[in-house]
Amino acid sequence: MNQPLLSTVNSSFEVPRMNTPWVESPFFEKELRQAHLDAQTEAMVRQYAGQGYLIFDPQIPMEVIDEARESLIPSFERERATRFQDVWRENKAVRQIAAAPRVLDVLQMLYHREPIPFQTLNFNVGTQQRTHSDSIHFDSVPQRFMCGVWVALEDVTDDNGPLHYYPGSHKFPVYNLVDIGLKGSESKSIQDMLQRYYVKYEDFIEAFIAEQGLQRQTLNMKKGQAIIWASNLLHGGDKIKRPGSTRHSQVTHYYFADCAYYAPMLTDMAIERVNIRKITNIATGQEVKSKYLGKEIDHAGYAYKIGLPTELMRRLFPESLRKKLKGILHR
Ligand SMILES: O=C(O)CCC(=O)C(=O)O
Repeated sequence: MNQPLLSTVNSSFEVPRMNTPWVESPFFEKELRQAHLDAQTEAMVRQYAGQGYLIFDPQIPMEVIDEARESLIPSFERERATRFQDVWRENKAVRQIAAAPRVLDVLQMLYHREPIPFQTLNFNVGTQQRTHSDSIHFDSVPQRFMCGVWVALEDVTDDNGPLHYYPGSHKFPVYNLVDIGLKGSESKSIQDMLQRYYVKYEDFIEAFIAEQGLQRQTLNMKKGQAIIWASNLLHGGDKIKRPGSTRHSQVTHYYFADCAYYAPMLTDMAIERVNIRKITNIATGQEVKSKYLGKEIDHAGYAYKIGLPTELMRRLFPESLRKKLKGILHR
């Protein structure tokens, strides 16, 4: 006879081993009681579990914060850019922020898994980005093993485009394109996807927030402070009220060990189009392969049905060639 998942005989049941972040587990309260944390750590974990974010001191030396900001200013000016992705590859200070020991320790505590910094974004001004959840950009199987850590590289006030977020919103379901009737895997390009789909997603989130009556909070921060947000926490960037003001910041995105990592906006599970992401652990410089229940996923096995936009796939690989390739890859 199958064992019941959970005994209901008394309240001292063993917590089932969930393959889900501890802080998002339905058994969180029980696990927390059994964890016997010191009062300060317990308060941090409880805050993150309940509200979906945690503001903390990442203990990054001020020289590193200043170096990250100052070293990027000439490039921002030269390229008239406001956003750099993945400059951790050439910029040591950006890499040090992404792999800061205190940040990794706090994430390990919140997720009970090794954190994997895999993407950095650096901004010199407020993004004014509409409210979204990062789960639409990066998700994992099992779900929710992803978070963002945003570090202020200068003081942030109401004037220079602070972050905003909706406390507790991470507890809602993870909404994907399919939930609003869109098929991500058919995008011809990133631009195509952003224009046709992303705006609809943002409109949906705006309507969702109004319908649910969610309360928005704006975050003023001191240089060097950080916030962690859970993958499904709704957040974005406020309007810049002081024209010309800078707002240097770095956001690092983290996955956690032993998951499959994929891009939901380019994925349609039901028709086997899954855009598995190749990720590099910024802390080690090593590639991290996706895993499903402990076994590595063979990226090559997905190449014929994911990654390239469908139209381009069709032109590059006619049906007959695709079948042949499929046969070879599956051997
Ligand atoms: O920095 C900001 O203003 C917003 C950043 C953001 O929303 C993100 O990186 O997901």
